[in-house]
Amino acid sequence: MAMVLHAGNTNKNAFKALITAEYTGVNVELVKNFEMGVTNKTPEFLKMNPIGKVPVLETPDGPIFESNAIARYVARLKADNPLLGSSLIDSAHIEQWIDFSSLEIDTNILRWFIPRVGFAVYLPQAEEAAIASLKRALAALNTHLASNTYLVGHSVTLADIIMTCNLTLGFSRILTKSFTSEFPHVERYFWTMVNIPNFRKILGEIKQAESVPPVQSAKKPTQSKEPAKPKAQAEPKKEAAKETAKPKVEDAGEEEAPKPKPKNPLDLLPPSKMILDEWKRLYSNTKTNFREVAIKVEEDNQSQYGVLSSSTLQSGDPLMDFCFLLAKFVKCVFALTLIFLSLSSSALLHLSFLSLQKMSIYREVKFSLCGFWDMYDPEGYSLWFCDYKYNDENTVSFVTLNKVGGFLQRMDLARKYAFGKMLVIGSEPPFKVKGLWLFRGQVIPQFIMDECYDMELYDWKKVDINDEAQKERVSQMIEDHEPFEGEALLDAKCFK
Ligand SMILES: N[C@@H](CCC(=O)N[C@@H](CS)C(=O)NCC(=O)O)C(=O)O
Repeated sequence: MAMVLHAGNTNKNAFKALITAEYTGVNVELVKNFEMGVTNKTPEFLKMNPIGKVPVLETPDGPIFESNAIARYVARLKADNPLLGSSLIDSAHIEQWIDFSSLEIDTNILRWFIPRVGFAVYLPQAEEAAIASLKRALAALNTHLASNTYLVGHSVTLADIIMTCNLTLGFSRILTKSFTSEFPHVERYFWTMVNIPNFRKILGEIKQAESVPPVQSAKKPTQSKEPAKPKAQAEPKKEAAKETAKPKVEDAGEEEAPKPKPKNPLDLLPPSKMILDEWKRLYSNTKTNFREVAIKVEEDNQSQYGVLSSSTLQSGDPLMDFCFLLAKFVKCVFALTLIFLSLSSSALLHLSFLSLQKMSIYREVKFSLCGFWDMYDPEGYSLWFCDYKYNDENTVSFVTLNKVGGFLQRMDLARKYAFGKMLVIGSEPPFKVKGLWLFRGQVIPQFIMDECYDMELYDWKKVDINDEAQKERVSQMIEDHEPFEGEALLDAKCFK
């Protein structure tokens, strides 16, 4: 039978127990219709937790309050639960990071956040002290994570669950990218953790705060509240108001009048002959024979993309060249036949419709002749190899795959301007992550560098397409060539 957890469904302290339950295989359910400030002030609730705070877990042996204690209880329901470590020293380190997470990270995030959103008095010096303490703690955490995937050992423990839940509140409400970028290993750790299925199931999709909430209490200092006093019956309405006010607090973040969105500088570049969507469509429609269908050697300069270098007009293999010409001939005959048919059967059709139809057939035929190297416009686009800097951390296959998956999700903002392939290489750990990216323009777009923290986790090298070996590597990455650089592929992901 499920144990009931009393808390609202966005409470990060309740998530600690829910994620632990996923790992432990026990059934914990959030209570239905919980109303913050009402449900937790009733006499029945106060019997479970005399200060009326959530979460509280109802167990067959009685209630438990304090979220870390609840999570420990859930973990201990399974004998030898790996979440709790397998040696005395590991258990001690798990406890160490749980306390660190609660006292150094969570406390300081809350000391910064709570006054800003009007639930406590805002004092600039107190805020400064909280931020300084938080930075000190995050710097220590960052150093630890520079050489550790998890807080303790080589798999998720209760310390990771509690740390991630605490960071979740920070990342989603107040720790903006410009703040967290000082701590790249913490960033990598956080985004990796929240994308692990047992976490993601409970936390959902996390979006990083775009701005620090503006100070609410500055507007109406009298509104600031003392930390909750146990005036159980008198408080409910105010508490309920606090809960419902939360989204408004976020809205209040946009204090200035909305400005028109500035144009992306990439839209101001001279037009390119390469139509990224056409390449993406060709890639998506190619199911087999990538090399022949979607990549190809460059053809001839009749290509509508017209960016050919004469040195590679032929494959060098007489048989290939003959096949190539034959295929072209067949396609041309096919095109002419279609045009002829459409002409002869269209006596009754309007002339403009006819010419449109001819154009589209022509385009289709031309399009089918083109592969990546025909389409590629080295003036309008650039190609980049990337190499993950911390491959020795890639010791667990699904964590590595999640890491790459998370990167591609965060690249969403670049969809109009980029195409990418990410290969996870090796048949056993540590896995290597290498990629190929096509970006609009000659440099990696600045907005991608600014917005997607993963970019810093890779070494980037511009592809020199005059170097045949590099060009071949590009082709191999597009087609998921296996073996790749002598190794098997664990996975290949595409961003399109
Ligand atoms: N240390 C406690 C903190 C609990 C806590 O502060 N709960 C907040 C919601 S996250 C609460 O119930 N506030 C209501 C109140 O202060 O009356 C834990 O980890 O469980």
